[in-house]
Amino acid sequence: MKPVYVLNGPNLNRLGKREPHIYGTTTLAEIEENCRRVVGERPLIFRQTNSEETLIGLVHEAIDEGAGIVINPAAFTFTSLALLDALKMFEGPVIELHISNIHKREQIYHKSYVSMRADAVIAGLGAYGYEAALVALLRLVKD
Ligand code: CA2
Repeated sequence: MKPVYVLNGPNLNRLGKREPHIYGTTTLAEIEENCRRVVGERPLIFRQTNSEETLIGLVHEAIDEGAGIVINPAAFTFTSLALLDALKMFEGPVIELHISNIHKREQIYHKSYVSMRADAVIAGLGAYGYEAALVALLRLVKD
């Protein structure tokens, strides 16, 4: 069984420590635990990076080895054509995930490049969004 990837962009390693009114109090380690519970036997690669280069490298790894991707690209959502190009090379399902409802926020958070490739977008469900995204991804993956 191929692994599914949950990829997290910049600053998400600080979850649970700042701006709880926007991002909640759940830490990324707790989110990872919840994700592992959801996938059961399916291997899960769960990663966070503050580097665009590393994030793209992880998408490349998923292109070679992964069955599906859940990605919270954080600020790279709104800036990175390189990330969009990498995701376009991935043949399986891609779900874009945001903890907050980006459309309820300032204008700069409204235009996602990643949405141009994502098969589905989940935003505003808080930390639970990761679990919801993985449940949906597991229904979409083929191998
Ligand atoms: O809501 C999300 O998941 C976001 O992808 C988070 C990004 C933001 O740029 C997007 O608009 C929406 C920012 C993550 C900042 O990370 C923090 C972590 C802990 C405390 C404060 C910020």
